[in-house]
Order: sequence, then structure tokens, then C-alpha cells
Amino acid sequence: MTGAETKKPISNQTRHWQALDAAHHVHPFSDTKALNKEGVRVITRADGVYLWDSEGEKIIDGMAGLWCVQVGYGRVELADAGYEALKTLPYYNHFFKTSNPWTIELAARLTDLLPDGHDHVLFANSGSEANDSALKLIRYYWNLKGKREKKIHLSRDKSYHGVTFAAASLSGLTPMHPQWDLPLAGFEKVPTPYWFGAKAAGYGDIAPEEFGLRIAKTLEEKILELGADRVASFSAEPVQGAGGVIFPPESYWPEVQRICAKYDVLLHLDEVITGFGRLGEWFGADVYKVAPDIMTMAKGLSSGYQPISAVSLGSRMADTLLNADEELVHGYTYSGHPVASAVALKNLEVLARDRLVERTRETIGPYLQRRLSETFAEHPIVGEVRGRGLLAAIELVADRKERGFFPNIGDVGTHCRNYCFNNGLISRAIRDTMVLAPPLSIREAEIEEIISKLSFAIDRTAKDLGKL
Ligand code: PXG
Repeated sequence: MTGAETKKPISNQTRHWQALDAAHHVHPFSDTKALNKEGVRVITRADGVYLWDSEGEKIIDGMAGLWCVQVGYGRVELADAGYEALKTLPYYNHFFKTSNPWTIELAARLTDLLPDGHDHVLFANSGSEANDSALKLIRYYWNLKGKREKKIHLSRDKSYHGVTFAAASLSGLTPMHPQWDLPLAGFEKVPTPYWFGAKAAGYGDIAPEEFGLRIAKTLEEKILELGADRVASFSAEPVQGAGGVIFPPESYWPEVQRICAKYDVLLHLDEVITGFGRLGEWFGADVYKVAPDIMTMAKGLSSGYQPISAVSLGSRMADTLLNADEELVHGYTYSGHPVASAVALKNLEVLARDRLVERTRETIGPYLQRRLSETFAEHPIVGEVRGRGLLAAIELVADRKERGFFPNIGDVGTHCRNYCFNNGLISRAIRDTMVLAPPLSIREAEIEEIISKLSFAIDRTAKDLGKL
């Protein structure tokens, strides 16, 4: 089962690029040998929610790149903002008692949008760096407080926090570990509130709200097992993205907040995917009414037009860290890069001006969720359609009633994903879950196009399995 269609002949230009790429370019999260044999697809341009490859094929991007292009492709005003900064101040740093107008304005604008008490931000260049920085700041906080035993970082199974040594250690997607002898010491995991998988995981027919409380309780149990005086922090995505678009039951977050407060464990929210409107609010913290001590963000901060990320400090951490009367020994050459800051600033302006967060909450998000439910909820291989705003997941299953997964988990998802790719739709398969996270600028007709292509792919997959 490959889901592959017959291939058309490829142009000499594309072949040339494929050969050079195979000879010299190592791809992220890819089996280099297998990829080189197959040949890469060369993406040459993009506009709105569409990409084009070097063969002129048009592709609708149901994933906003890697969950990041909130404002859609081809926004000339973002390009102009970057160009202006490039011409005026292509580079300068913040190390020598210096700053620049774009980074200053960006920090101020960002703190307007962030949850209450988050009045200070540090910049970095990727989600992984932001998370790495956050863990260092957490460690520094407890050292300043004289609680030097508080060193263990808790996070969840199936979480994704990035690839640096610390961020990969924090990540709970276990295939990320063996190649690098990770996790490092001092990283511990607790279960994820993945209700759809609860039955398969042995929790029986538990109701979502009860399950949420039960899983939150495992955090408390872990803290007690390790000793609260040794636990520094709990890190979590408000909704898990790369781990399978896992929405926690409503009971989960209030209980986690209570537990972290009770045991004096700092709460770190990783808003790299959920930030900047994906769920119809500026942040996941707003959706679930969580008050984090520290937050990390990237992706939607610049809509992916420039690499930039940020860490925000809640008042508790800021009061201690920023009054330490000593140098904060941390920072990157490109922290608060003027060009990236200018583009991010314009991106935040466009998100607000075009009311992209509001439309995700009020009109286009609900439209996507309704149309997905209408189309797939009763499908013979669909076990659940879930989502919020412009983030959605469709679980492909062997047994709908019992929420029974397919054997060889991941094969069916990959098969379906191949049908999507070969039919001009980018969707992501996580295990056997089909995922959508389109640009927040997407229109109804474009959602219909995604649904029709996804329908085709899911129907074909079901037919290949003898289920339709
Ligand atoms: N936190 C979260 C929640 C993420 O989703 C990172 C941190 C790391 O960000 P950087 O910028 O270092 O990549 C991410 C990144 C996928 C996929 O295939 C997801 C991510 C990155 C690459 C691929 O779903 N998320």
C-alpha cells in the first residue's frame, strides 16, 4: 500500500535540483538514502494558501507550512517591512547596552497580547531555542531562590518541544531519543490527556472529564514520587500538536494549575503551535484560562516569514530574575534580530487589522469544524473528528465503536497522507490521525477544496482496506 499514483515525466530543471539536493543537502527528520532515491519535491513559490512546485503543480497547504503561516503566503507588506529593516539596519545586537526600534516595538506589542503579568520577553530564533532558554531560566530562578535541589523538568508523553539537547529531552515522543542517548538526566514524563486513546491504553470506558482529572492526578503522583522539593517545572503544550493534536478535557488544565501551585512547581506553557490565533484566541492560555509562570512561542509570531521565537516571563519569575543584580549570562547572536523583529511586528499588525484571530474563533474556524464533522463523523474508518479554531484532527480507526486502532499504527495514516500529497493537498499524518492546521486567512471555498481532497484520500484508503 503506497497510495502513489502513476508519475508524470519530470523536467530537466527539476532533475538537476533533485540531483544537487541528493548530493549535498541533508534533510530534517528524513531517511536520507530513501529520500535521495525518491527525489525531493522542489517548492518554488507560494501565495495565499497555495504552494507551487518546480513542475508547476499547485498544492493547497492544509498545514500552513509547519503549523506556522498564520497570515498566509505572499503578504507583500511583511516582505516590505523586512526589506526596510534590511536596508536600514540589516544587523545589530543587544549585547552592548544597545537595542533597535523594531525589537523594542515588538517586545512592547507582544506583552500587550500576552496573559496578565507577562510583561517581559527574551528573543531567540526557533521554538527549540526558546524552550532551551526557558529551562535555563527555570533552573536559574530556583538557584536564585536558594532551592538548588529543584532540578527535575516534568513534561508529557507524546509532547513535542524541539530538538536541542534540552528540548528533545523534554519531548515525550520517544522515537526522538535513542539516536542521541536522550533524555538527559533530570527529565521525567507523565501521561497525556489523550482521551481518544484511553480505551486502548486500558482506561476502559472512562468519560472525558473524569479522564482529564485522572491524568492530572498522575502529575501529582509523579511530583510526590520524586519529591516536590526536587521538581522544578512542568512543561506542556496547551493542545499537543505534533503528538497528535490532543485536546485535553476541560477538567484537565484547572487541576494541573492547582497541582503546580500546591507543590510550587513552575508551569511552562509551550505555545509554539497554539500561539497567535490557531485556536481562535491569541494564546492557548486564553482558551483554557491557564496562568503560566513562563511561556514560549515561535512559528505564528512571524507567520514563519522569518526565524524568530520568544520566551515570556510571568511576574513571579520576572521579579526574581530581573532583580538579581548580576548579569544574565545568556543570549544569541541573533536574539532580537532587527529584520526578524520588523517582520514579526508587521505580522502582529496584520493579524489584528484583518481580525484573523476573531474570524478563527467566530466564523472560519467553526466553519471548518462543522464541515469536517458533517463530512467525516460517520465515515466507516473515522473514529473521531476533533478540533477548535483552525486546528483539527481526524482519527482513522479499524473499529469505530470501540475506538480500536489499526495494527501497525502509522501505516494507514501514511497511506492516506500519500493520497493527499499525490492529489495536491498537504496534510499531516500523525500515527493514523490526519491533521489540518491551515493559514488563518483561509476562505470557505478553500476549505471546501481541502475537504474534497481529504474525502477522496480517506475514501480511497477505506476502499484499499476493504472498508468501503
Ligand atoms: N514546541 C512545539 C510545541 C513545536 O510544535 C517546537 C517547540 C520546536 O520549534 P522549532 O522552531 O525549533 O522547530 C515545535 C516545532 C511536525 C513538526 O512535523 C512540528 C514542529 C517542527 C517540525 C515538524 O509536526 N514543531
